[in-house]
Amino acid sequence: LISENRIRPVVVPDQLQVYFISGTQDVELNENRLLSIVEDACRGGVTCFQFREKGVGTLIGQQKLELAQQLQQICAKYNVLYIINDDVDLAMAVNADGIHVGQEDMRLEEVRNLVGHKVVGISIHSVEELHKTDVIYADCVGVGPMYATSSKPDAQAPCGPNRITELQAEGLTLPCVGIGGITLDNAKLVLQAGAYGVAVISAIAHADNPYEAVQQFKHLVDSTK
Ligand code: TZP
Ligand code: MG
Repeated sequence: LISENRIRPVVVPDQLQVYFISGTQDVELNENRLLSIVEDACRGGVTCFQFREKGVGTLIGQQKLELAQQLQQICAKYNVLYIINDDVDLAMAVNADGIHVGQEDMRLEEVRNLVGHKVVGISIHSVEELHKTDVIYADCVGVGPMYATSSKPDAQAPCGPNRITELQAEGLTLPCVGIGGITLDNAKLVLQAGAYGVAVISAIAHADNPYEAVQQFKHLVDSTK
């Protein structure tokens, strides 16, 4: 079985350093705006991009597929790890580098069996969730929300950076990113708590200059190592 015999690590942890997540819901449902922000973010040095198309008025079907393909091309051009949120079929169709799922999505074992050697990310919010998660099938973990967020209407209560430390003390060894309300002002705390990197939506997508915001995050991560 692939899941039992594969060579680890699949994710080079450096690829998690500055992890940008976005979909049209984050940019006023404007596809061209999303494409240009993702290109700016890639030029600025994001190490990973996750296409997360979710919420009222977002794209489905052929339109979602076409946008996912365009985003894949941008990420490929800049050699940025390209992850699809939730949608395993889409990840396969666009040959993404990986897939990210939540606790309520498809089971990790099933995801692993469908995607083979692609990167599999999982969201873990608590020690309780860690213990019921088949981490053996995953490559990396998103922990959050670290802080209050406006980008996820159904987000749980903020847990703070210490949750990362706590999960690692409970035996979590997969590389983690903190997510939720992360800004240039608080990112350092997330890294110091044990995260390899920071996953952000609004601090890049809503920045006056996404390219510069990414450069600043990159600099912060490099100087915190
Ligand atoms: N999962 C937990 S918080 C969150 C997701 C997708 C949203 C993060 O967005 P922002 O704008 O960086 O707080
Ligand atoms: Mg999900």
